[in-house]
Amino acid sequence: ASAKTSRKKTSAVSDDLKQFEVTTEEFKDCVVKHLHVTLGTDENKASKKAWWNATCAAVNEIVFERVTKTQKTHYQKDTRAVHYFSLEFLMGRFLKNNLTSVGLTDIAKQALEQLDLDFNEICEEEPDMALGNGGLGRLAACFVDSLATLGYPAIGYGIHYEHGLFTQEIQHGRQLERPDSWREYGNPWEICRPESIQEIPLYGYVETKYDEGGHIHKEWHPGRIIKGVPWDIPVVGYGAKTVNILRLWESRASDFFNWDVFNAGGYLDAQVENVQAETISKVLYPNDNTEAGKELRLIQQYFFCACSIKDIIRRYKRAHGNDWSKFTDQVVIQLNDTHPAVAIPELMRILVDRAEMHWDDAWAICQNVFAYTNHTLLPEALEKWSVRLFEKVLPRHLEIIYEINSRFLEDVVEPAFPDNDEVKRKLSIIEEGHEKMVRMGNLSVIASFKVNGVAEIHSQLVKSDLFPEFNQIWPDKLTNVTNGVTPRRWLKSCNPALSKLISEYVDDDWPVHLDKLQKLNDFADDSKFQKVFMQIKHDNKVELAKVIKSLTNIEVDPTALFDIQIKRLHEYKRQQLNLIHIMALYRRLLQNPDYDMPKRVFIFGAKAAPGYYMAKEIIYAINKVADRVNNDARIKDKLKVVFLPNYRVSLAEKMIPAADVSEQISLAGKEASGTGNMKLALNGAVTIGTLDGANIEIAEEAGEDNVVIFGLTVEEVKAKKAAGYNPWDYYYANEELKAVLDWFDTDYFTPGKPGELAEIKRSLLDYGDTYLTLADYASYSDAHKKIDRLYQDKPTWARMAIINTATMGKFNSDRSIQDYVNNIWKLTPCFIEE
Ligand code: GPQ
Repeated sequence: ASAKTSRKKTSAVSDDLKQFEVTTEEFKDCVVKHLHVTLGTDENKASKKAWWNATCAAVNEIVFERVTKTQKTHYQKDTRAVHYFSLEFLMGRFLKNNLTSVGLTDIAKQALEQLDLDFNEICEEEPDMALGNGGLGRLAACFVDSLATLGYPAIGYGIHYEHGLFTQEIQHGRQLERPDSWREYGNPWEICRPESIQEIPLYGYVETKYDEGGHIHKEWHPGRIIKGVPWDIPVVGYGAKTVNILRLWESRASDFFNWDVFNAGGYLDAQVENVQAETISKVLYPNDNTEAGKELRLIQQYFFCACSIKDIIRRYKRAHGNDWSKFTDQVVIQLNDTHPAVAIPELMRILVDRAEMHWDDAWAICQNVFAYTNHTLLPEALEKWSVRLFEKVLPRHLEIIYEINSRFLEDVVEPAFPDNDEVKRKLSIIEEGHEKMVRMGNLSVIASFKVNGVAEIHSQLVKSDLFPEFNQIWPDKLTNVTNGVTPRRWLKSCNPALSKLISEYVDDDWPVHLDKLQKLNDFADDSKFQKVFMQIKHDNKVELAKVIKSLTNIEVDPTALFDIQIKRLHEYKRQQLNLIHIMALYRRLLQNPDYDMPKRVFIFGAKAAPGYYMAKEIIYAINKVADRVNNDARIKDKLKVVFLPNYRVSLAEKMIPAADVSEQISLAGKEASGTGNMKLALNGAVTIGTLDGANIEIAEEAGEDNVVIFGLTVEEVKAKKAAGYNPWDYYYANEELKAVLDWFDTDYFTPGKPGELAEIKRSLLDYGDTYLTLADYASYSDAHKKIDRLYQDKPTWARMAIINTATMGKFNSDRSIQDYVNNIWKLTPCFIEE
């Protein structure tokens, strides 16, 4: 029994989902076959994990064959490809997604049912592949999905971390981090490719040599060699025509290099070196939007960039030999933030030192290969490496960076800004000062042919505030590509009931033509459609209520308004604003038991970086407030607060379909784009949000009546800061705000421990309230009053929810990818034979 099949031939793009012709019977037999021959067990003693593995193996009969076909075709047609370099890929689970892509979800469901297994339970066996922190890593995952779906030759390059993002436990209200071991017992989706191993140098020194002609030549004598082992993860496009790969590098000790040590009797020393080598791909740094500045992190960055560049060159040479003239026709490298920026001096090193190319020719190649995406303006996230550290780890790369810099300052900056030392200081890749630093942002802008922000307002700010002089020098370099999310995972597979309804009312190709959702606008006032739409929302809330009960033991009423804030815990994202408002609602209910508001459930999901003190305090405060509120009989269950532990992709897939309200409340100018905002609106949640990031474009699409906007604008924030913001003014001016903040000093939420939450109050008053939480409080509170009124009017609310789903077509990541293709990558879709 085999799941291999054939289908009718159509176009490169999967505009229609032709199901692979497999019967339920065949699929079932195939799963059982794999239970026997792949898992070495049988129906009587198989664990659920074994059944999950066997089901994956059955799906892989289709997937792996498509991988091979895709690679063969790309090779034969010698296609131009994008190489997406990212330190993070937050892929989540694959089984449901890959079944959706091959069109076999229903077949698999039935097959498992016939085996007395529950499809959803089997899917729950899969650990999330959490090789990312948050938005940046998940964006990379959505992008590789869209690239495959649209039939573009593409490869994602990253690190095969042994431990992905930590799992979060909540104990006595506090976050504890536990290691994530996503592949401890093997992973059915990955293929090891030992034939493509690379060797990567590190440390050591540079020797300057002169040839007979007196030409200078640099030779790097590395102190260590690390082996990079590639693991390929198939990325199945919707319709499974193109199956691209994600190639993730695992570090190992190089046998070759350690041989000397070993022979010299240094057996134990050799083992220590092994451990050090294997440390490189051991663990993902858990910081989001902040820089770690650690040596191991720089080595991680270099390790995967160097492996990937060698891999690209090996593939190029197979087709073109030593003729470099076609290289920039075939290769474009997208840098996902500055994390992979060390790829720039690495490519220069290979071209100049190894291929013996003239500097100018090598630089011309680089400038046509690299493009850079900026994901933040937060100063603490802009990467800088100390020159001293750089020199120790990558001595030759530092020299190359200095050379790039001096040529840039002389040939580009001097003509544009004659004798302007201030501009030179600002644009230099090297920051002078007590400790000299390498600015990875400047390096990325200088070497790239395009630089993009991730939402309109963010890209404007990149031009006006972050890189204004670069924008003056190269007016066409800085551009925008608004983020998007894959509707396959974030609607079709996570919200099957709504998906079915949409297919009935729209067409069934909406997962690749998301603009078609517009048709739902025609039914926004149709009371029958409203009922069905809101019934689905209710059913999703019933399901989430079960999850909440099982994870936290808290009972919530599915008829209550579900208000959801899911994202990393960060002060700029302002979970503390949400919390303060919840406390105010609680206070209003205590003061007036008849206070008019619909029943409300506030749900949070958020991980804090392990070293981020204030973020952890906010998590603790949310949990302590939840304890008190949820167990106070006086407020008669009108208010519940839930903190769901271990927020991750697979939990998001359960939360998003159940949201009535989406909290997008960052201080204007701080959230580059946001992508959770798109997923929630797509599933019919109404946004309460600031005019920040993609919220602005969501409001434009949905219309101002269908989102609730509050708070200061970017301009107003700038003005307020310039005028000298004083949080105490807001404290004294607002009786409710003062009372709530003073609550933090008491033991009301921490019985017997007064002041345990006081650091939060201090951060908002004594430490200056960096993110203007208090300035936006009154406006936020009013916005919630508006939400309450709207929610109580059922038809009005249903209309808003429907219009939100109907108008989110723009935020399909296929559209983002098409923008990249048109304006940056210049790729052509490639048809893969059946
Ligand atoms: N983002 Cl710099 C991250 O998730 N991690 C980071 O380290 C940086 C940015 C996010 C950013 O905060 C969001 O606004 C974006 O939507 C997301 O990247 C994708 O662009």
